[in-house]
Amino acid sequence: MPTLAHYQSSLFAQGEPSLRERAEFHRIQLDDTAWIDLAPGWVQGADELFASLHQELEWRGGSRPMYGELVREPRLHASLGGVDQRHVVVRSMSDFLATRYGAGINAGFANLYRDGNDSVAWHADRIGRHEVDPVVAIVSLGAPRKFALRPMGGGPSERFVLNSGDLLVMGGACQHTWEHAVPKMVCAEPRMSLSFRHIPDGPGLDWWYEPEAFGAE
Ligand SMILES: O=C(O)CCC(=O)C(=O)O
Repeated sequence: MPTLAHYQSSLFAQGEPSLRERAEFHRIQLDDTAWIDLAPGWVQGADELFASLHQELEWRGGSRPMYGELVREPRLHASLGGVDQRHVVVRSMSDFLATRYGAGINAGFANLYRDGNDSVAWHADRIGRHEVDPVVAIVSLGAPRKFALRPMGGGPSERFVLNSGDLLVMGGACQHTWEHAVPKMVCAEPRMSLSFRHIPDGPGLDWWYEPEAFGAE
């Protein structure tokens, strides 16, 4: 497990975790049909939450189908099952997102990027690919990290730095016409993402993310 000793947290990210009621949501239209929403500093006390989840969750490695083969992922995953009982803020995230986006958001899991070597390559999410406009919401905790988006198959990319407590939501046709990635970095401290989605049959936060089944292509 990575050490947190060198991670410098920001002032905003300290304190009891809660959702900031006055957080501003900025809609960025990627094209006519795909968009992202950014809510910087949505989670107050994000570093406290990061430290707790980093310690409490059962992290494990996984593989996912990419480019026609099963690839070992350079990052760890964990289920959020039971987390909402210990951390009310996680339940608040999922409730808020379901209300705001009306997308029946009912499942979540966590990804851990231990250092700059951990990453996720260009992909679109398979989860919800049968839906017309699947919504994928990502809460970033811990060290800042770049999040990149590009049109499916290539083209100039849009890059955003996600800081601890920021929310990024992909919607519209994003999972059908755009790909996203968390690129490797020469040097990076640990960073976690909590990912919320709609899964048919509503498994809830106890749902275990099986990258082999739900990976990207
Ligand atoms: O960690 C992130 O910000 C991205 C997560 C992601 O792309 C995924 O799990 O599909």
